[in-house]
Amino acid sequence: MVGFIRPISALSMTPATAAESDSIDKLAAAVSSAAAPLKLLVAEDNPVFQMLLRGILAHWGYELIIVQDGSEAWKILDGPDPPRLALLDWMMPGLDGVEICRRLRATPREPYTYVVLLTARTEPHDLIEGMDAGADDYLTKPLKSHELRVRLRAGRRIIELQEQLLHAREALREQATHDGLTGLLNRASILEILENELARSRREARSLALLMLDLDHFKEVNDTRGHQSGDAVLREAAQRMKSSIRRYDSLGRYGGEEFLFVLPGCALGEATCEAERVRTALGTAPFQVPGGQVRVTCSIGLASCGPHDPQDSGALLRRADSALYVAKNSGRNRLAWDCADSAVAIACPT
Ligand code: GH3
Ligand code: MG
Ligand code: MG
Ligand code: MG
Repeated sequence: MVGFIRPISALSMTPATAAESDSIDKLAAAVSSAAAPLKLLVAEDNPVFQMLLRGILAHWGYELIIVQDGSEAWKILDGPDPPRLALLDWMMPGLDGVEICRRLRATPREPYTYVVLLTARTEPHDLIEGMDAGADDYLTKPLKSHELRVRLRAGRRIIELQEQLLHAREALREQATHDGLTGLLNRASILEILENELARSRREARSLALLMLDLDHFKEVNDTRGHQSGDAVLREAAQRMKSSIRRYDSLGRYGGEEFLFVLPGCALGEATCEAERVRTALGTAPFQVPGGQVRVTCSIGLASCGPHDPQDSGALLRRADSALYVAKNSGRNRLAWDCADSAVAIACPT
């Protein structure tokens, strides 16, 4: 275990007593030994303080960025991938520590930067000013090494907790917007995208196409191969469909074995090509399932709207659905489309 460095200088750092050091050592050891190095910004204009802080903080396992004035510190905190922990001197050339806090907190930021202010001021109203400006904690000079260590440790804990919260929120967002089996967007998300893209195509006077795809005789896969095989086919089908579309298209699971594709900027001709690409990607090669292979085809209903005939999502969905119905009734493994001004036509598989 790394012990405290004591005393560094009678001028600047006061040592901990033996008893203080012992208990603080125990508290702090877990962080400095087990956790990954954390980036720590130190802004301090006094070269002696700076040197002392450099020695002690590097020894505690922080990845240090040391600057001498507030403007430099702000540039780093306001730049890309800023440090999550900052030790800022209150009095510095350029911006002072309190002003940096104010700027940091003026707009919500993620991830959060935890700030400890260093100050020679001890008047309560000064300290209140610092905390009101958005500092998370403060230390008064001369610094005590053990106090510095535990305050930074508290900051590190907050940062780690926030990281866990951000991960949990991200996982919840993923769960709420994606389908658990295939990893595709779920029904609510793909319908929301359809609404947004329709609004955009109206605004920009562009075409939009919608594909509704249904796997053919999928119940047979479950009945003859079991539900696990059915699930494996759904997962693999999702991958194949995803790799057959353009980057700006969206694909989601609409229902059990039904999928929706939103193709912004696509007129009928391009949408037909894309639908055929998807149909071929599913139908050409067999799917690997536990204990063998299975062939699966799909039927697709296509509805599109041109730049000057905007549609609402309900109408477009109904048209894609009725085109799908026609594709099914015409023998499956095919594409049918329904344009606003013409009857449903059938594209037979080659
Ligand atoms: P059609 O060509 O007319 O579409 O025939 P089909 O058998 O595909 O259609 P049907 O609606 O009769 O059956 C769909 C099947 O999809 C029934 C259901 O058990 C299955 N299914 C839906 N969701 C899942 C799932 O998540 N996993 C598995 N394994 N099967 C699913
Ligand atoms: Mg100073
Ligand atoms: Mg179905
Ligand atoms: Mg089906």
